[in-house]
Amino acid sequence: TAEDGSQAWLRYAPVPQASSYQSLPSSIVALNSTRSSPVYTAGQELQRGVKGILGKQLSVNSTGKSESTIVVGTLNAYQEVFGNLDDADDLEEDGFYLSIEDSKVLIIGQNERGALYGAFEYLSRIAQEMFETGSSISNPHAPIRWTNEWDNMDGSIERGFAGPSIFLKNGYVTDNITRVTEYARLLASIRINGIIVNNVNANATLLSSRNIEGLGRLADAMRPYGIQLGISLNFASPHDFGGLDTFDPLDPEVDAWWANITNKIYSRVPDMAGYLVKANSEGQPGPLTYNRTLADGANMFAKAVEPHGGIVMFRAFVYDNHISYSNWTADRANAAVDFFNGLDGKFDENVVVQIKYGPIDFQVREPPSPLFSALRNTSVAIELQVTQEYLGQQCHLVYLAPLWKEIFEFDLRADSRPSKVKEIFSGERFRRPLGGSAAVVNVGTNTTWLGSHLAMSNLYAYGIMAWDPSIEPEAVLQNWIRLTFGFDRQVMDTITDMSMKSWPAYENYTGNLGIQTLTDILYTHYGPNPASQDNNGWGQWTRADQFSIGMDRTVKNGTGNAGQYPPEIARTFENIDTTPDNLLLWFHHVPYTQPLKSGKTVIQHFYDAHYEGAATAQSFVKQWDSLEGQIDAERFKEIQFRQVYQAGHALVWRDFINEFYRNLSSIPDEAKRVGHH
Ligand code: GCW
Repeated sequence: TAEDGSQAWLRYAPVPQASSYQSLPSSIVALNSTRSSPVYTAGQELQRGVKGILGKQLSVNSTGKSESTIVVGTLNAYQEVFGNLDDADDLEEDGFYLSIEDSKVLIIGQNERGALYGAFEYLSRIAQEMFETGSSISNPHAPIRWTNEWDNMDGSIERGFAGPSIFLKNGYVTDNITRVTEYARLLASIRINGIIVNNVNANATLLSSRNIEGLGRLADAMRPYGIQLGISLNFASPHDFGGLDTFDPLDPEVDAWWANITNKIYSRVPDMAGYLVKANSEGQPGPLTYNRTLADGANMFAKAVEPHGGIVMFRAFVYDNHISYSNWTADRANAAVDFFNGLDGKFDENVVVQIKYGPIDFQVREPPSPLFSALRNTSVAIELQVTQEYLGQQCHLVYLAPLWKEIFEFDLRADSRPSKVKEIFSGERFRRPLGGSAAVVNVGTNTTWLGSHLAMSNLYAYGIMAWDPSIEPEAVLQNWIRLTFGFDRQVMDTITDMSMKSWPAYENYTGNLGIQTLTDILYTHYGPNPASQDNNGWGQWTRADQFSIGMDRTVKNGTGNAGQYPPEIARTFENIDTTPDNLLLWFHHVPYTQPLKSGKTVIQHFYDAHYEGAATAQSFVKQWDSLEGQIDAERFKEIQFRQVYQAGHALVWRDFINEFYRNLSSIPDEAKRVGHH
């Protein structure tokens, strides 16, 4: 059968064992569900899913007995009808209780959204033939689980690789919300509860009356899925759009302007999640323009949304993109901690500082941002990318969950106590009321959403791991494979193997040892261009010369960045012997002949890793080809095309990078490959 990909992991394909699932409930009771409420959606979704997966048509009612039914609703609604449910006592916001007992299924949410999540969980299980009985509670790791979309008013998407926007078109919010609804459904199934629909490089025209009405339509489309809309703001809006002669955050007129426009938006979107703000970064305006602090800027928005229960995500991606290459101690990696220095505790309670996972910019390997351990009295969220900006732009298979997992589990040892990054952004470690994650997704009108079928494992994994970061990336992946491609053993083993090898392979043939991705950084962020990193103000430097390479980020001789981490971690990174090889060139400037822990030199490791990574990419083609006939022809061919492309591009990467460093260092490859074609 043809698969257009737009259903992604929600295909509800019939399962082989459907007939052996005898004791199926005979109806669905969706408690107290008014149309367009998440519980109503849950009822409809259960009906659609059971029909597709098990081939049985169930009726949906709003009342009924709890025997031989699937009951879905909130805990309150359940208790009103059926009495106490002590098992569900430990539910937290958005959480759900799921109990499966032969022909009786209970799906109880702490709120309506939780009930919908429970319904999707039940469907995911039966779609994977996980028919086990039993009951369990599932609560979220953190309250904020959002996506960011970098969609521009004209419908283009910054760093989007799947066609134009589903939200915006020709300067306005789009009229056609079909795909918005479909996207909300996908996101709800992975427990995402907020979407920022426009680019952080924001345009103030989104605030026009016509567009506010449009935002209202988007929010209406997402509400049945428990997803709240949010928007990015341009800091200079009062001036550029409102006609004021200033946008100084401490000017009462400016404050009043924001309060007024915020009230206007909330009167159309009463449950708006809040605002996202990129200020004083990459040419964007911000409070520093008026010598005000970043906290002054963030708090201005916080006060405007506070009466409506909204929050402000304020990005930590603040840096100067004109730093001086000739200054050995200049370092973009220091920027976040430097810019937020002295501001901890100065942000209003409804402000969340949104921190990219690493100190630079979504590179193939970075240590966690030191800002995670510097803010103790400020709520934070982690920012990830599903869109593969520096990671192959969906033309390369790179399963990202293992990268995220390394960051989540990294123990920053704040005050010499366990301080995993995941415990910090949940709010747990420093007892913050808010916290969570945001991923830049950048879906487009392409039917595959991301431009590539296999890239969807990243979106799936993002949602699942935002809910529960302790889950293993391979387990998430295998659920996704089963839901997307079915039960064939060979399909499962092959896609698992390819995906789990894909991040290490990409790191090997692009930039290894912590040198960053080595892609073109000046514009495309695609393809090999190591020279573009250096000699400019962007600060994504490698400092490669004839003899040596790497950023000296030590306190002793370098930029001092290692010293931004808590003492135990600072000591590890300060010392070359305790710095792991995969971050060696991130923290140290060394000769090409520097021996690694493996005994190889840096340069020989470069050569070997590039051959190894490219060889792995070649093997993906053979692996994929072995699945011909096991997967519908359309998806098979589309993925095959991408794998052949990746294999070719990996060779380009390999040879470009190896030639570049051989020419620079004049050190031959011991295996006589580089320069010997
Ligand atoms: O990585 C850089 C991107 C920009 C992006 C910026 C940011 C939206 O190249 O395209 O701007 O990060 O995160 O603000």
